[in-house]
Formats: sequence, structure tokens, C-alpha cells
Amino acid sequence: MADLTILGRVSSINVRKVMWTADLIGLAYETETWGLPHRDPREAEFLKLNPNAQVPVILEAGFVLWESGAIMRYLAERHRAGLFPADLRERALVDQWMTWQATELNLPWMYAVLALLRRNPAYADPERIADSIARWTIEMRILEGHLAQAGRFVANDRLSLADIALALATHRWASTPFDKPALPAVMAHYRMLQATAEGEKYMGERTP
Ligand SMILES: N[C@@H](CCC(=O)N[C@@H](CS)C(=O)NCC(=O)O)C(=O)O
Repeated sequence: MADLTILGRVSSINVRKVMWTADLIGLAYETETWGLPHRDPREAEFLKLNPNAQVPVILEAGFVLWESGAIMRYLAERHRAGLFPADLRERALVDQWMTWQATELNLPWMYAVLALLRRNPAYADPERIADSIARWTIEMRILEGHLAQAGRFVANDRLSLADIALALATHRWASTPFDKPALPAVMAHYRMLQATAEGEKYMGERTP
């Protein structure tokens, strides 16, 4: 039995961030499927672990941790994987882009993704869809400007947790059907990571 259990559903971008990190480090782990439409995280058993009723959560010999970014950083630190650099400034840059993904980039896409990708009938207001796309595009152009300067990786010229978070975010952008501007640096970064074993697993057609 593995020491680490990841609770979540692989269709969740935040769960995939954690699984991708664990796979890259080479960790053995078990999974427990939680999250709608599978097991409802509002069940009392799950709420005891995460009062936010959200996945992912990890369990490790009685230790419980939620919030995907915190879990990624914990796993990288604990196993000295080099994905979260030791140098303070290098680390801060990785942290900056991870935080940006989870906050600035993560909010605007919600309505468009629920409407156009998930096809949820409760999200059908054309004005709100257009507004979500416009705000999402502004953020993606910021990433384009950065990657056009930075080169292959998001920070410090090498693979880090920030690349995982941002490639998954770009996967969502690429998978959601609407007319998009050309973002060549973003797409080059995405394709590079998609060609890796973890990219194939977590950014394939079955995991939009
Ligand atoms: N800030 C949290 C957000 C987690 C989150 O939004 N999880 C969603 C899936 S991506 C969730 O649990 N939704 C409820 C469900 O799947 O039933 C994190 O990064 O871990």
C-alpha cells in the first residue's frame, strides 16, 4: 500500500496538477475518486478532510493537505524534486506564476468553460460568455508576452511547478471551442509539455 493517497477526479485541472507533480517525482500513490459527478465532496466523510468540499486532497500517514498549489509545493519540497527551486528568487518566480494561474487566470475562464466546454445549460448568456472570453484572452496575452521573452519554460529556464500549472491552463484554453487569437509562444510551451509522458496522460482528449 502506498503512503500517499490523492483524493479527486482526473477530470479536475487541480487534481491533475497534483497527479502530474507526483508522477514527475516518481511517487507511488493510490487514488480515491471524489468530486461530482462521482462522489459528492459535500459528504460528511470528505468534509472532515477538506471543509471547502473541493478536490484535490492528499493523505500521507495521517497528514491531510488540500489546495493544489500547496500540495504541489509540499510534494516537490519533501522529495527535493527540483520542481520548486531552492534559490529564493528562483522559487519566488515559480510561486508568482503558480499564484497568477490560480487567481488572475483562473477566474475569467469559468463562465466560458461551463458554457462552451462543459455545455452546462445554466451558463448560456451570450453576453456573459463574450465577457468571460474577453477577460480570459487578456490574461492569456499576458502569458504570451512573458513566454515570448522567457523562452521554453515559464521561469528560470527550466521545468518547474509553474510549467505544469500553466500548461494545464493552456490545455483548457485550447480545448474550449471559440475563435482565439494566435498565441505562438503559449502554444509552443503547451505542445512541448503535451509531448511528455505526463502531458499525454493529463492533456489528452479525455481530459479537457
Ligand atoms: N483552490 C482549490 C480549488 C479546487 C477546486 O476548484 N476544485 C474543484 C474541481 S477543479 C472541485 O472540487 N469541485 C467540486 C467537485 O468536483 O465536486 C485548489 O487549487 O485546490
